[in-house]
Amino acid sequence: MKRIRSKEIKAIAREEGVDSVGVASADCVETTPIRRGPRSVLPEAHSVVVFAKRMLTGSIESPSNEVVTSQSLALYEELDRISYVLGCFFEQRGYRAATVPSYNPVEMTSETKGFVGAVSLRHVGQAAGLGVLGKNNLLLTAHLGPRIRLGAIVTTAHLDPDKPLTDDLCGDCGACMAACPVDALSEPGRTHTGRCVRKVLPHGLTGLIKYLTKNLDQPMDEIKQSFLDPNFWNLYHFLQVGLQYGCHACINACPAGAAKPG
Ligand code: B12
Ligand code: SF4
Ligand code: SF4
Repeated sequence: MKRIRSKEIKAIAREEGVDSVGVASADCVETTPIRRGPRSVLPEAHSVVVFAKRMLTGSIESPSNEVVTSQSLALYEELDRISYVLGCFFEQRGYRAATVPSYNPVEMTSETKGFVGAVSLRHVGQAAGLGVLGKNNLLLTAHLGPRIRLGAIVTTAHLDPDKPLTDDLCGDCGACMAACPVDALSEPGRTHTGRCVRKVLPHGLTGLIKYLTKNLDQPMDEIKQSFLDPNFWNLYHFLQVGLQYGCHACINACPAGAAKPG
């Protein structure tokens, strides 16, 4: 089996259009019930390659929810595509590789409530030297701050790992905490997921349960009427679309990253 060098796989990732890429050992993050490391998707893995692609500032700051959502969906598809391309490179050279979903699916058990991904991309991203965790509990890179989405591929190949960064990009700032409309960042570095999810995914599972509970215990005429309510149409629409992101305030407020376009 031919040895693969980190710089070789990084060059391919860059050709595929990533803004930054790093490598960490598969042991970099342990698997716990609420935080998943690389071995949770490939137990015999040795390395994880983590990469980031920029969010478009004009899109995430757009007043159009449709634009905000479609940009997130497009980016997640692109990250999953790149993960697959890198995976093929490893498997064609005799190594195994497992793609990490950049967002969905997530594990829907009563223990995780869907809030835990197959591998925690922020934590492996930090281990791979891509950036540091900010007070908004997001990975900040020196170049783009938190305006990135992350993808990864886990592999049995032995790659030379990068060094984690130790810089403090937050200092005295607390702009994200002040900007959060539902006070989900009241403790630096920790997300109150229950609060955030209601804001970020208003037509997600919580919204659906609330709507059905409120409307389905009614006389038949009122149940019929409830299907003509635009709230129901939104729930239906987002069940089809699969994702909606109603809030980027803790990203938009962040001064970290030199590359915010004017
Ligand atoms: C589920 C999920 C959510 C959930 C839960 C959020 C969460 N904190 O995990 C919800 C829907 C709320 C959410 C919201 C958002 N998300 Co999200 N999400 C994910 C997903 C799919 C899984 C995350 C996961 O596994 N979480 C479980 C654990 C790891 O969460 P944790 O909060 O870090 O928990 C640890 C700490 O809080 C700590 N802890 C626990 N208790 C305490 C107590 C104290 C005092 C302290 C200090 C710490 C601490 O220990 C926990 C376990 O280690 C990832 C993709 C992925 N696979 O990683 C994207 C991801 C994290 N999301 C992302 C984004 C961008 C967002 C949003 C901005 C929404 C949007 N507009 O896109 C918001 C930001 C919210 C925020 N500021 O934290 C990006 C982040 C990119 C970046 N720059 O870092 C990711 C990586 C997706 C991607 N592919 O890029 N998300
Ligand atoms: S995404 Fe919005 S609701 Fe969630 S933590 Fe960030 S600012 Fe708060
Ligand atoms: S807004 Fe300020 S405190 Fe929050 S993550 Fe960005 S630099 Fe850190």
